[in-house]
Amino acid sequence: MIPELLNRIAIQQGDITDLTVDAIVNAANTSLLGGGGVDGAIHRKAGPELLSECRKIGGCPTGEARITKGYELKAKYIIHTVGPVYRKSGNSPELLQNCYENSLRLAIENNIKTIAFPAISCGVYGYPIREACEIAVNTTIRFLTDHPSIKQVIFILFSREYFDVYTDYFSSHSNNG
Ligand code: AR6
Repeated sequence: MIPELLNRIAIQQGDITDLTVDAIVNAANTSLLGGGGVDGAIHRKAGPELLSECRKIGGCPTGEARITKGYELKAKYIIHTVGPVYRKSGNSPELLQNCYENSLRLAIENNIKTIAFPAISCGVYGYPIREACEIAVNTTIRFLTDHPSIKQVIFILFSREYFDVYTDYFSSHSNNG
């Protein structure tokens, strides 16, 4: 992989709600009205005004993305995307890919230069981490190649285990050109 691309992708372990970036991505559900996991953490930290804005949006289909303000977060925006509930056969990979693509597209439309993703669908929605990681990294690399305006994409993983999966995949991928 070309070094310029490598510099635009970072992998971190931690809590996405702590990040100072233009936008963080929320792994939401189709109602956009909050839930558990990273969605719950984002709503708690952003404060109640987030829920009011989400109510006005009126939901989001799986694979699509919607943007709101970040409110009490350090991030200026939240991009809410809805990952697929994992099924072994079916269109889960396409839908998960759409989540990354549509979130990045929305970022460009809103002049967002730095954006952080959690492991969409890898909690309650049951997506296997290694398969999801490949989709996240490959889709993002393809997108960044064509869109120079995004300066930094951070993949932030809550657990050490998931962080290691991303780090291993990313380093093997970048060594293979
Ligand atoms: N920062 C970064 N990653 C986090 C954080 C955090 N603060 N909290 C959890 N994770 P999940 P899903 C990780 O379940 O599978 C919600 O109820 C977590 O360890 O949040 O897409 C929604 O409302 C896991 O690796 O999202 C939906 O109903 C990853 O984030 C449903 O869950 C995603 O786990 C969406 O399920």
